[in-house]
Amino acid sequence: MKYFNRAAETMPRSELHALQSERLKALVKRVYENVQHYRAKMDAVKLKPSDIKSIDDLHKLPYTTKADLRANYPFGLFAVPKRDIVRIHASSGTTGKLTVVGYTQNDIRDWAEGCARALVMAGMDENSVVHVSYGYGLFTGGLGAHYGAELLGATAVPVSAGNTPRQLMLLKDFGADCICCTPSYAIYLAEELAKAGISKSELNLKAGLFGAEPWSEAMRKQIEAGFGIKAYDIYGLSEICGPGVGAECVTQSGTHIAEDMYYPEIVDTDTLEPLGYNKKGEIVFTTLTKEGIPLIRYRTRDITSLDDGVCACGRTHVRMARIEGRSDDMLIIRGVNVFPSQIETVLLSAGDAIGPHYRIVVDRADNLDTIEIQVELTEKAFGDTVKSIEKIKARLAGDMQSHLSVSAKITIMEPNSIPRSEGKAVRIIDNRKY
Ligand code: DLL
Repeated sequence: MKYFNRAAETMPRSELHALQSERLKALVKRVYENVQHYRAKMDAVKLKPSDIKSIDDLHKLPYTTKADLRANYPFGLFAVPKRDIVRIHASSGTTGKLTVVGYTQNDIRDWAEGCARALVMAGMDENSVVHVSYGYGLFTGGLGAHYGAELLGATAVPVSAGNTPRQLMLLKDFGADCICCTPSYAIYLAEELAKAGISKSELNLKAGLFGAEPWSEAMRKQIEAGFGIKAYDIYGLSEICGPGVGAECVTQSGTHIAEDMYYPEIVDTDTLEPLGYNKKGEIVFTTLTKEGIPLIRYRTRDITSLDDGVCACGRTHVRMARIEGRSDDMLIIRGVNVFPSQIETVLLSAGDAIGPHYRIVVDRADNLDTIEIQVELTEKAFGDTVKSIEKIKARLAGDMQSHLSVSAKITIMEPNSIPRSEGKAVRIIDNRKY
């Protein structure tokens, strides 16, 4: 069995516990001394860094949420001086502002290692060519996979997202053994491959690392058949680092969480009590080694469970089940995180032609996610000319694109045509099947 970092990945759990304890103690001291937010939160519950004696004391520490990142926007949770930050990434916030993270040189190295471990789990080595179709930019997918491939000594092909015919041409011409993209895009690509009359035997692909959105065993089968490869799950979130927080090994039986760097807990979404192994709840991470923006007990909102059973691959790190859903209303559209509150913010700033009633319809056409925003005109605007309504529609479409980074279809509806609810408004209709 090959490992990227055998010592870390196969460390006996008692040693891992000791390492996590040491790292947690150092982390708590670091954030208490350098981040006002953590100091205030710990002071509020009369907790001193010296009260944290091992990883078993983690539950004493308060949770961190996306709201904390928003309240400290953009750099308030950074634990090092700005000159030590070498990279910024960001993901969608719940309103107009993004969730911002910063990396030191060591953070980039650790993050790359998580992705390099994932590539090795998928059978890659320094001879491999890794075709990266995740987006490059503030999104962590592209650069995460890219740095992982380079750290491994493989060849990274930074194709980024989009331009499907070019993707197919480069997959064929450069002979990539591994592709990294969202699972839904992989299914789309496989179909386009068939349509273009390219046989899968003309490609050199052996495996793919798919993540950034939920997917299923049925989708895995479709991707594996479409390309004639092994399809592996890779998990992560920008707040923790990006892709590579966890990844599947050859047994394809859950994602091994890189527990020497990211300590996972499963907690009850209502009571926030830790639940232990094999129980379903929200996964919470503490970044044990991160310097730029360390996070303590960060609530991901992802629902899953952890299995500490022995894995045939020899890795000792726990395995996380597929993400089953979220405990908030975040949607993932073509790998891009979208909060309904962001859509509402755009609609509210659209002027008085648009009423307060709207509906978000998410679907999948040709294996690609679609999002339609149905909005009602106000009575006042209803008599307006078709031309002026088209203008509102075009402006809304442009604003949605720039705020959400995905293109949404805007459907303008007559006043009172969206069904009213007697209780909580049903604003999101997700027709996708995984
Ligand atoms: O999606 C990082 C990433 C890039 C992971 C490429 C894997 C591959 P964010 O944009 O911050 O980061 O979105 C994080 O996406 O909380 C989950 O809800 C969802 N997610 C990520 N990976 C998976 C996965 C990247 N394998 C959010 N399965 C997370 C299900 C996933 N959901």
